[in-house]
Amino acid sequence: MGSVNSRGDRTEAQVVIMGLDSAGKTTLLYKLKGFKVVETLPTVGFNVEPLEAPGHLSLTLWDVGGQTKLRASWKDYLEGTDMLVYVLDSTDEARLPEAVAELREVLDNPNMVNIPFLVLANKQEAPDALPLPEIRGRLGLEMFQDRPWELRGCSALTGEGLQEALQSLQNLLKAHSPPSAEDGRAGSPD
Ligand code: G3D
Repeated sequence: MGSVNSRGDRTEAQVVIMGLDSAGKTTLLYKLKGFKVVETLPTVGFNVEPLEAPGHLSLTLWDVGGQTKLRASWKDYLEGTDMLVYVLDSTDEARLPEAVAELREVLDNPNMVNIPFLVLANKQEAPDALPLPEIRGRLGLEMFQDRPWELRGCSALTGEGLQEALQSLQNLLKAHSPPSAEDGRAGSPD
């Protein structure tokens, strides 16, 4: 099981980015590189991107790839995950049910119990993008009461909504962060 590590005022977290092919994951990563990326390690099937985000957040983003043949390997990347970012193509109404089904499968994985998640409804700047309330309704995520999650609209192309998305990510990680050892000691009788 992963854990959110705090060093001083810095939070380090394993964040997996997933979504169907063409959802905009790679574009999102490139846009986030406007912040500071330490290193890029492209490999077959996935990219690993260490990312220094504003607000003293060190993230490792795993862009796992969304092509059908790669989806079977998603579960291999989930152990040790602190947070899932799931990217949706807001303009791809036809594949929304497929995207939602895949998301549910990921959330049902035993490694994902209680792991918070952020759904990014990407491509919101496009004229034919489904509006956020409609996407919220179609996701049916209200049933995931067992963990914190958020839905945010964004455009990886223009960068719109990405600051807010990072803020959500931070909030969700904080909610997931276990009490520190010091907190534990403070509460325990000696
Ligand atoms: P993926 O990594 O999830 O497979 P990509 O997706 O990042 O490769 O993006 C797939 C296509 O969607 C790309 O277009 C990319 O430019 C486009 N895209 C990504 N984000 C946005 C967005 O926010 N708005 C719009 N309008 N398009 C976006 P191409 O034409 O290169 O296939």
